[in-house]
Amino acid sequence: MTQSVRPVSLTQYLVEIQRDKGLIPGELRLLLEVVARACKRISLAVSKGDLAGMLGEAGTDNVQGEAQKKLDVIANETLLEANEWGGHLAAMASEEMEGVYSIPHRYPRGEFLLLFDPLDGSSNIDVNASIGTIFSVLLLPEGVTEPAVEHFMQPGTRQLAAGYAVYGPSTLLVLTVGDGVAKFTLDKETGSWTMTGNHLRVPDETGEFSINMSNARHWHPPVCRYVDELLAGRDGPRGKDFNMRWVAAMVGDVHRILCRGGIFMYPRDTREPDKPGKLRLMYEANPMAFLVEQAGGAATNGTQRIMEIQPTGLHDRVAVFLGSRNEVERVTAYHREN
Ligand code: AFP
Repeated sequence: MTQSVRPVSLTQYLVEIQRDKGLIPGELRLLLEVVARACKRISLAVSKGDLAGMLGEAGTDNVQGEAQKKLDVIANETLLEANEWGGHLAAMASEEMEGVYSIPHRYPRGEFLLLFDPLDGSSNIDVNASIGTIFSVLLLPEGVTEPAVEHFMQPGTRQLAAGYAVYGPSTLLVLTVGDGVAKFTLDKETGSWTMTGNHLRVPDETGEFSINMSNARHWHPPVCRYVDELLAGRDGPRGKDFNMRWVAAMVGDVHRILCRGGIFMYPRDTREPDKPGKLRLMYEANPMAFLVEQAGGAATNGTQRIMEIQPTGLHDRVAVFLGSRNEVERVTAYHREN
């Protein structure tokens, strides 16, 4: 009798990586399971939307000076409350908070640092478009008893784990601990994360690009050259036609790239010459770069590998070019030629 293939749960995946491959310590496995449970709760809040008065503005601004949505605040609080008591973490940092959130002394502290964008794509919330949660895990430096900003200032190559949840037609969790990229779908009947993909691969070639074209008049020459060649299509220097997608939520664009390839770009532009880009290094670009590289893709800021950038602050911004390796290398080469 053919043995029915039992679905693999997130827990089983992480236990096998911990026990059979020895790639992660038990405490990191437990941390990732707590984060996954928090994402499940955020997914439930997001799916209720108007029915639970979850939409609209919170009436406050975050550290970036951006108006917060109610769900931004709810997602942030959900992640803080889920993670503060378990004993896995020393501290947390979030797009929605200015400084470090140290684990209160009434709880035990662990050796990990958790960073997150609790709800990426806030402008999509009220129009029922895809949004998500992005997270990254670092190790607290040896001997540190009181975590501070400087202890988070580690390049992306030091990440122990990274992932995102995307709250779309399905709720998905995509993560890496350095052993490739695995995808889990939330089974809303059982409440479990069930593996629906493993060792995701980004094709080196693509016919799809992702950029906010409304900023074109502000781009620097290398980006103008690269995008103009794509738009010229089969009659231009690239000799083929390209398609464009823009979800306006990084998690949505990156997920599509992990599924079928593509290049995602958010370049710096001439409007604010001193601003290196819009996206945040620590809890958007670095975790997404880790995932994309683990899937065989590439991620640069136009001139260097994103994961080798030395952070200077929790909310550093960075230009982002990530996805299919051949395209990222081409646009990066154009920057270096310029
Ligand atoms: P919000 O969270 O403020 O909507 O920003 C989302 C984001 O940081 C990233 O997820 C998107 O790729 C990008 O900004 C969209 O930016 P534009 O709204 O300028 O297209």
